[in-house]
Amino acid sequence: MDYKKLDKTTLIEYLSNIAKIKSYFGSDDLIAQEIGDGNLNYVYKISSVQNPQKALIVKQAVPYLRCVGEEFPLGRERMTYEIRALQKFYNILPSFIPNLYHTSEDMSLVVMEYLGNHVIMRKGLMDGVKYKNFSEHISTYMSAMLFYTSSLYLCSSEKRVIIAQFNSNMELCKLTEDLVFSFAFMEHETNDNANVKNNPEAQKLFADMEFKEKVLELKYRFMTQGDALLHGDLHTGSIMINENETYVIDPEFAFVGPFGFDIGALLANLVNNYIYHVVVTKDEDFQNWLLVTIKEVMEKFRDKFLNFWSEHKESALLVEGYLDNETLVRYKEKFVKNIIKESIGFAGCKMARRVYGVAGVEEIRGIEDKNLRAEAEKMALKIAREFVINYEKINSVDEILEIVKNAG
Ligand code: ADP
Ligand code: SR1
Ligand code: MG
Repeated sequence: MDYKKLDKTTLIEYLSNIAKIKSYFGSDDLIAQEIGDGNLNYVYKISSVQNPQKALIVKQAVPYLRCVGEEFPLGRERMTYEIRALQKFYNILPSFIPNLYHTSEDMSLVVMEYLGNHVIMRKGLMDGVKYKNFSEHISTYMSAMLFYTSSLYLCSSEKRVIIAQFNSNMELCKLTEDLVFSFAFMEHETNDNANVKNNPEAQKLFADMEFKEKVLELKYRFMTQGDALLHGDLHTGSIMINENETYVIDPEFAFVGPFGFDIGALLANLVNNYIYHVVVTKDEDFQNWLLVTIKEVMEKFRDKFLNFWSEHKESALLVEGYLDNETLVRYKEKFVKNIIKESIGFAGCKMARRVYGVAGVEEIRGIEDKNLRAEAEKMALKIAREFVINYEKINSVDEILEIVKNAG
């Protein structure tokens, strides 16, 4: 079928020809509602009129960037990578990924389970909801996805197949290279220029060559390091959650990149949320919960990753018997320590890009009071700078927490 952008009416017509969808809804009448709040695509909820709790999600990519409009062309092939990544991640850990009912690369479209009992995690965190299982869940997700798509588990040819499947996701990788590592740290038309103009903090950032040189180091890692299949945009807006379950959605930025990038994205977003609770709600109990959560996420990730590794002795990287046991244990410890260090550097870039770059986060860009927003921005930049400058020297999760706490 040739690509066609669907609307609320044509969507229902399209779905009526798909056997699996027909069997899900039976003979019910369907209604479509646009619910997308992301930057890139159209997301519809399709529900049964007779039985409204029966619902599915349809997500379709359009050949431009939705939040800007048709004047910003962006290949709809991004949905091909999202479909491939959803399938790959589902095969590794199905309980974290919505069920897929139908996919079409031609139509750049996916039909998936409606997560009606879950909320976007960013919103929940802003409302001060504590998710007690989150650190357990997300550390399992990150350690499994990274380990099982890396050369620490796969054999050489399997790893190269994954690279071939994902590393042509050129446009979205370029978007990250530009938006996360470059434009947000210089004068650029895509920035939040109403805030940049006459803002001494923005000028200070743009002139901070020590910071920018370190950012280049991290950008180079992003562009050249092919460690594992990444989600590529693992912020709290890509997580749907409730007390018992955690789902990861929206992997359209997936590619084979550095181990630390997804962990860094998550860390950055938890810290941004902490800043919101320092500056806006002043809820100390929730701030403490976030700090404990950050510590648990990082430490559990480390332990689980090492645990997976201990279960698999042969891989593209390691041949059994190559190292003696003592050397192997030391090698692995150092390896994972370096992943954590790298993730701190990426977290710094990710935090700083949200201050003046396009697509800010609600916790900071959404603060209406000008003075409070400036305070939050300053705090974010202070933490981000320390993360980026010192990431290779940070040796423990407690040091991360000290940097965060001391910035308030
Ligand atoms: P984009 O790629 O445009 O960022 P997302 O995949 O992030 O789109 O989806 C946009 C929004 O649609 C999400 O923030 C969420 O509110 C809603 N959404 C997406 N997938 C689901 C789902 N499976 N169940 C319920 N809501 C969803
Ligand atoms: C213009 S697209 C901006 C951002 O939205 C996505 O969620 C990614 O984070 C991207 O950088
Ligand atoms: Mg998206």
